[in-house]
Amino acid sequence: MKIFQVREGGGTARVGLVEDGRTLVLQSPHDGMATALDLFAAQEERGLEPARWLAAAEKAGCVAEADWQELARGAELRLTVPVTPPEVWGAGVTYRRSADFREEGTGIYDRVYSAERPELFFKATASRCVGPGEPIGRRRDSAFTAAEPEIAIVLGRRGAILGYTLANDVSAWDIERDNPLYLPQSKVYRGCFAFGPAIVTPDEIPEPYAITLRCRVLRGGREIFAGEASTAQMKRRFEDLGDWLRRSNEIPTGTVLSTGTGIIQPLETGLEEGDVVVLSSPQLGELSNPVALV
Ligand code: DO4
Ligand code: MG
Repeated sequence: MKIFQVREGGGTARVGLVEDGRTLVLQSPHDGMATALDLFAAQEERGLEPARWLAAAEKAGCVAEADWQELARGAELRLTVPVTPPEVWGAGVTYRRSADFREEGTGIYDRVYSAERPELFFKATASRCVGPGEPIGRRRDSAFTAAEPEIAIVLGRRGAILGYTLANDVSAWDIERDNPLYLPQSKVYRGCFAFGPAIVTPDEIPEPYAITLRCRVLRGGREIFAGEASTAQMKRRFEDLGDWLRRSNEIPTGTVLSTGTGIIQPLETGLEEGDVVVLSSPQLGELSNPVALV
């Protein structure tokens, strides 16, 4: 099953599901639930099965069939963040490439790559997140901001992985390089995190360490960068990252954890206003975002 959310104009988000090739969008709340977060919370707290809930909602006339391509085009209803996340965290240097690119020689990035304890950082609140088609930000005080194409997991409060999605941990690398103590400023700002288009439930991802992720950066319609990675190259396990995040630290259900980048966008292709970043994966779909100066 794939779980997504739509919005009409500036209205509130409501949940949609793709099941057995059908795309269904909730028209009115069913059993007191209207959003992806409502569904995840009920799944965690009272063992709700989203597929059964969907069947009951359809029987009650609360859902309507939709066309995924139409939603992606965003004519009337448009896709938005697939869950409104109570918290978003990031994991860093989980791929060799990320350690190599962040510094010359060996240093803190190499150390964290080989250490038992992963790098985990607070990444965003819901207000700083964007969904499909919405602008990601390049800070005005950054001369080199890069896309960080990643796989994100959605966690239950007890650590269960509720699903996988595409994510862009957009980062002002020049600010981080100037001094690693500036990490929060390089990572957290308006439009710093894009994710979606949908949360794919674990039963549809039988091999989480064989997820392919591609990134293209388009400028004036022309491709200026393309890169690819696979979760097979990831040093850490998704469950371990979730466990580390929950050490002495309660997380609410629906917390998103972005698990690090294995695709490195070089300096000469740093993001500019009007660029479009397209992430895609055979398992997780496509996430496309224009870049805005913020
Ligand atoms: O230490 C900096 C952040 C690392 C990161 O975001 C990544 O490797 O994806
Ligand atoms: Mg990252």
